[in-house]
Amino acid sequence: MQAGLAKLIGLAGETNVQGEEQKKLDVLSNEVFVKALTSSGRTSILVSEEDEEATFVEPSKRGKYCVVFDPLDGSSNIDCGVSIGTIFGIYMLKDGGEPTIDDVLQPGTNLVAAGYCMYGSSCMLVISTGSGVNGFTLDPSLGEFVLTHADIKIPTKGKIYSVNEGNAKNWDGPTTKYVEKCKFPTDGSSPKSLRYVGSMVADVHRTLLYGGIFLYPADKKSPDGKLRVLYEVFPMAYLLEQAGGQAFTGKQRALELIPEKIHDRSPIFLGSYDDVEEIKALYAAEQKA
Ligand code: P6P
Repeated sequence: MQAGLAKLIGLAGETNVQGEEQKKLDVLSNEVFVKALTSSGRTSILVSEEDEEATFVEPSKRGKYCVVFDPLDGSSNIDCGVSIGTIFGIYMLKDGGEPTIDDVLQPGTNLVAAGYCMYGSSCMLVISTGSGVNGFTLDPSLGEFVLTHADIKIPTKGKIYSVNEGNAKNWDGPTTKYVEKCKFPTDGSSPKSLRYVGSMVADVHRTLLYGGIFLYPADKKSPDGKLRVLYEVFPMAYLLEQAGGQAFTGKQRALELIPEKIHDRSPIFLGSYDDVEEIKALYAAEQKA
């Protein structure tokens, strides 16, 4: 929260007034999460957006959980004060044996919990353990997260679409058609509003609370899309389904993906149930054609 004051905005490799090597906030936050999770005694494998390889916790400190996380998603927005966040998903080890990489290459349907923490005008933790979604807001005077959004349910249809229109020339047919429908509806309804922060936690949080649809489609430049399956797509898809919405990859239900590598990417369309149904119908029609 005090990055600007604490001069933590500097790029990695610079030194601060004490001559300490300056670390980017995402590097620093990754170190904090890895240390906290490995010393908790609850985890055996960690997958972080910041680390090329998975972290296998030393045997004496192992527990039954595997945590996949992006420690500071949207960190390129830090310097301009835009909301950023931490996204996480939690699996159980598949069996009591020696932990292996297969323990984190599970479909999203096997998640036991997922959530995000958003660092913005307030600090919010939004989490589900499989029985609905609850939102907690940090009360700095207490140093505690207080339940402020009980049992969040996304509206079945929304008035907002959220996509980086700058990629429009590279989109496929169904995405192009869908965004066209958002802007020029032919059923007499009002056009949807475009809201795009460029920080997934901020865009998904608004979608969850207000309704609508968030899209990061595949395109000619990125045939698998940009967002990462394990620690961006799965946790957000899990939350949206728990809140009554849905998440789709352009081919299938997002949570049914089975990742082959820990940093796999996937296209994602998530949000209000009826809005996602519309884009699913366009992809289905393309399949039939
Ligand atoms: P683009 C941030 O870098 C991020 O990983 C997500 O938080 C966000 O949704 C997406 O990338 C934004 O990507 O290409 O629109 O800048």
